[in-house]
Amino acid sequence: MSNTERTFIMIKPDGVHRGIVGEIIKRFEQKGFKLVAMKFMQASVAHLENHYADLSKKPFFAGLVKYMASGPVVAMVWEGLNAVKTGRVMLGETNPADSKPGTIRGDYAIHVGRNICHGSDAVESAQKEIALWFKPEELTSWEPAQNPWIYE
Ligand code: DAT
Ligand code: MG
Repeated sequence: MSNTERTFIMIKPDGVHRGIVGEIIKRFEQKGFKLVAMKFMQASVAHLENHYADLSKKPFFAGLVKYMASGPVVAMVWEGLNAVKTGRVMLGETNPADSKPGTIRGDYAIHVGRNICHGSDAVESAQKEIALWFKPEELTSWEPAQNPWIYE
């Protein structure tokens, strides 16, 4: 277990469209995770096919990629103890119908094909996804030596 574990969290186009960006960021901030990187971007179909490569044989793959490319997303890296597992708990189940109230999908979504937020499912996939969405120099550090806190 590491205090610097990182997870890739992405607000999907429906989350952006519905104005829930601030709410989702707020939850990760207030939980205690540290924001390491964030960008608002339109992802290409090729990039999304790469991101979801493991699901390429699924019948919903084409629809999934089309939906993910339908508008901008907010790609983020959050850091902290158990960031991957806790991030998944905060998201809820893949199908919002199975997600408990209090989770992001449980509170804001009803359909598996429009579940508003992505979160890495394992430390290894998080590392792969972070490398896919961010250049190394886009990942910041909270180390005081590198980023002195402005009030200290
Ligand atoms: P998760 O996003 O919870 O990690 P996943 O990796 O299995 O779930 O699937 C990726 C996304 O694909 C998921 O967030 C929504 C979509 N999806 C999964 N199962 C689906 C289904 N049966 N019908 C439509 N979309 C689905
Ligand atoms: Mg997944």
